[in-house]
Amino acid sequence: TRELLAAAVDLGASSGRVVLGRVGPDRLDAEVVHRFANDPSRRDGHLRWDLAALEAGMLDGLAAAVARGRSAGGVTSAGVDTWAVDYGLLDPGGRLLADPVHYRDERTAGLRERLRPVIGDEEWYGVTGLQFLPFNTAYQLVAEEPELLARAEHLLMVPDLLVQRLTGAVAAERTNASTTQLYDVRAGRWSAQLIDALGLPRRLFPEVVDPGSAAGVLLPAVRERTGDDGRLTVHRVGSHDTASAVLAVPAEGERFAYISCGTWSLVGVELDAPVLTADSLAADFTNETGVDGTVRYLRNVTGMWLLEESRRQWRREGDAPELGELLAAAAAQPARRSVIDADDPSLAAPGDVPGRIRELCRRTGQEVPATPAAVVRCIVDSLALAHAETLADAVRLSGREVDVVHVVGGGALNALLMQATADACGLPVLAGPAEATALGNLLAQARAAGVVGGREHARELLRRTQRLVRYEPRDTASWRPLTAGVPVAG
Ligand code: LFR
Repeated sequence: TRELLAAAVDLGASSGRVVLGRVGPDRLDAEVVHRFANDPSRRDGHLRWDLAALEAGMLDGLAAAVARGRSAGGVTSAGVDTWAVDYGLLDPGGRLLADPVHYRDERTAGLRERLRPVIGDEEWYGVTGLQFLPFNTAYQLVAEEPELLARAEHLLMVPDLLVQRLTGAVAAERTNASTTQLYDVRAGRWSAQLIDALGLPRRLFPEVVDPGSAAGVLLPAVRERTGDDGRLTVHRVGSHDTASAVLAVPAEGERFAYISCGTWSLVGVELDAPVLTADSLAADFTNETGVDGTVRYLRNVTGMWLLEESRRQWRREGDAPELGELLAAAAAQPARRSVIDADDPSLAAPGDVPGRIRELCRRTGQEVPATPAAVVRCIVDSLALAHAETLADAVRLSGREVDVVHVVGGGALNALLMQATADACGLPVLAGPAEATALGNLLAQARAAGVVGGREHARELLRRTQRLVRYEPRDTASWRPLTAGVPVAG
């Protein structure tokens, strides 16, 4: 039987990893061979990603994967996934004109309102099916420096940029193109209508390609740096990390919801066709494109960002409780003392998230969480509630009935959050795999290699090989008054 040895480059908002995977008819092993920090910083007036640092981390990781894979027959494939929405601009020589701006930068503030007269909500949603996140690529491009746009030959999304660094290939991977708000979700191509309406140059938008297609072999300099002997081909995967994560949901049949729980919680269902109704627009649900042309019908909930940024703030203040300790202390706190709207816009930017959470509690007349443990309890309860409300919306708006909630991503390891989510949703939660983005990346490559068949086969392999933890709903009744609505801050 054939096996594939492949590398998955998987970048998240605060760290990146390269995973060496071995995939065969009966196995799916993944080993992290390299981890590196992703430290965005403020430069030239904006919060930016450091692409050179990410590229260096990727190359070190690929070198580690190639070295480790040598005795096992050699790494023959690699794929790249990252967060969505952000991009870099290339000059005609293929050089990056500026480091990509972070989606949490404030340059897009107020743009949704300003652009309404140019493209109405219904028109925009009717073409793209995309939720109106304040940082959508379309808004970022409108906020872009005109001089850079004039010099740019191509726009590449972050994972496509990294693939270009590896192979020289220039293309737009489909799942991530679908997050730009410039992609026609039904026609499956860039929307010239929207691109023209915003006055953006059409040349920026390269050919759209599918997960599973080959991008090319490594450039000579990359081959030298990684030790590859010419055998490795870079494949497109679901380069939007959430697309990779959804491919790695170990579900059986179609009566399931998923939560891809990392920096964000992406809560929704998998559909065959987009839902573009007025109700769906009003609920701000998105129709992102999945691997195999499926629709990832979901809404972004401000996920573990709240916990991650709170911990960064506590570290800045010189108090650095360890995550396990914090969660244990939070578990000992009374439940549902205070809950906030996890999606309150005041929580989106980096900074004093615990202080802003206290302020929201104060403004809604609830007990103000004084200690880190109480803040974490408030975050966990508020996220569980947001999960439940969003899930109920997904079911209502799509008509898809579900019996189980699959939670994938790092949040699946957070037992307190998983139990609270099961309780609030009133459904069993099946938690795992935690490394879903990397596994989905590997599975797309395995399918390209013919080692794994369709989506059902990939998911069956996941069920057989990954450890899942089941949480039964226990305390659903005490969540019911809350799901009727969190207190609204005045
Ligand atoms: C998750 C994610 C979300 C996207 C957000 C910003 O990592 O990719 O799907 O909305 O990050 O890109």
